[in-house]
Amino acid sequence: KGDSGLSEVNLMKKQVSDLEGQLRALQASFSKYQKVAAFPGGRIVGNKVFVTSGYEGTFDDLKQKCLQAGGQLAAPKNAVENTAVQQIVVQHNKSVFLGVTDIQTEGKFRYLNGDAIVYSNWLQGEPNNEKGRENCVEVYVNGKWNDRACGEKRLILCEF
Ligand code: GMH
Ligand code: CA
Repeated sequence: KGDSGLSEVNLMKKQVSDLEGQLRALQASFSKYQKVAAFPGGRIVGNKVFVTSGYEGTFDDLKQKCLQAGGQLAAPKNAVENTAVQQIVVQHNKSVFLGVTDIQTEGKFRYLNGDAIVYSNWLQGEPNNEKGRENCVEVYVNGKWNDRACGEKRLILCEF
């Protein structure tokens, strides 16, 4: 074998240091694009980016637009994410529809992938399924949730 083992180690050292350089460049680039994604009104929470285009529409309309953009309707899964959503609602002074419905089973709220919700922030007295017609969920400026008819128009908020 001779010193071929050593030169292999040296080759790998070179490859690792090349990768370290590429990783640093990627991290710098990623950090820049996170800022781009959050400007002017977006919010970054962990790996999630919440963004609105300012468009208003019905639930089906908003859902489709988020999917078309490669994201999905926002679905805050903890209080920190919900606060980020609330801040966007406050900024626009318009309620958003979440990616949460009880369309499948009345009273059982699920994400759009069918999973049961793990977090909620219902206003006291909600969800009340008023007139038996409320299967979607809006977020008020106080961050609280209300079930609302899916045919109403609300501000779009996607998560990526
Ligand atoms: C009813 C009442 C209100 C409540 C609305 C809301 C509609 O009109 O209970 O207090 O704000 O329903 O739940 O989605
Ligand atoms: Ca309601």
